Amino acid sequence: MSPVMSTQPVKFYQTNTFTVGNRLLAPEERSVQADPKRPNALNCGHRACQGCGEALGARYAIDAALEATNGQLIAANATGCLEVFSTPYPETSWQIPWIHSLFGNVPAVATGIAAALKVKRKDGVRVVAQGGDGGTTDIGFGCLSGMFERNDDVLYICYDNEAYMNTGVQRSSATPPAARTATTTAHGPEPGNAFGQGKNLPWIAMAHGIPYVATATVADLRDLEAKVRRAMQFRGARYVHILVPCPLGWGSASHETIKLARLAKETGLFPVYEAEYGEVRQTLKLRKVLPVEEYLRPQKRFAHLFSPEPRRDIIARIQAVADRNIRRFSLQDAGTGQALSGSMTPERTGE
Ligand SMILES: Cc1ncc(C[n+]2csc(CCOP(=O)(O)OP(=O)(O)O)c2C)c(N)n1
Ligand code: SF4
Repeated sequence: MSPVMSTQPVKFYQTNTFTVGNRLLAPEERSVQADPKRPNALNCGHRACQGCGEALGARYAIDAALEATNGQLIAANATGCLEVFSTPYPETSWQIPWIHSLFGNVPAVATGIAAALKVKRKDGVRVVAQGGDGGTTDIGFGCLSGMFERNDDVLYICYDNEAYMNTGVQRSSATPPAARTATTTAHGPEPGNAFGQGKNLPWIAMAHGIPYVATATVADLRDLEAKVRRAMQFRGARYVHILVPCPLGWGSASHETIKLARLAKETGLFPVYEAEYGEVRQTLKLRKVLPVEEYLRPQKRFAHLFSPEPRRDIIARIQAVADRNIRRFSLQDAGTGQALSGSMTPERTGE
């Protein structure tokens, strides 16, 4: 196994930038994207919206997986924005072997590819499956659980933009409470998505005891790369869950994608951690905890919490979700995540 790259953020004092600052690091610590010979797995010319977090996350994740496998990678893709914007037949932006599955069966298709490679003794070729949160937490959930349970040799990457974006922003099991979608409208005494529902997929993946589970955001791209690299060091089922803001569905400015991903982490609403064989090993600590209002306010999907009357009661309930994440994941402490216990319940959507 190659050395484990640190996932703690690096502060680039001289430049405060991601790429230039990489030159201050040892070569093995530099980001994949800092390398002029990076693979560019998801090439220019695709049709994602301006500021699409999913396009950014996929580019970084797959380039990191390609680097980790010396280019020996096959990707399967569920139906969803990533597939639609990257591959309007007969064109594609993918520079790797890539297959489009059905919406709900990408874990099974990837498992089949991995099985075929095993039969052919092509151990060096690795498989990635990828899909949105709808494909992952809802329609593909049974297939995915089977893939975890059998410990198939596949890295599954979920690009979580918290709704079914490709078909016009419908609620998924990853949509946060109070968020407005086409199917959770901002009307009535409890506007937006209900509290206390939904699925926390990283936790569910951990409960299967698979070798590696991690969460990441497009705000910490070096951390994201490190987690994909780490995932490729294991054999068996692995799961990486990336928060990818969607300007169209979230009603946010396209230039605020990175900022919103950072705020999701820094408010505690999206804990960033990694786990091995069901145990949390490392969490990204919060330098300064911010109130959830800073994250909610720039997004039109939460506009009904601020106008015409501020809904302090609902904001307080969302703050309680963040506070509990911070407490239970020890996001402010210096240690690792050992405060977690098996009795933990999902924190993103519950109360
Ligand atoms: C069985 C089936 N039902 C519905 C659809 C229509 N459909 C295509 S993509 C999509 C939404 C995808 O949402 P998600 O997985 O969250 O990915 P995103 O587009 O948000 O990245 C839906 C409902 C389909 N292709 N197949
Ligand atoms: S709708 Fe959202 S996820 Fe889809 S391409 Fe646009 S920004 Fe990306």
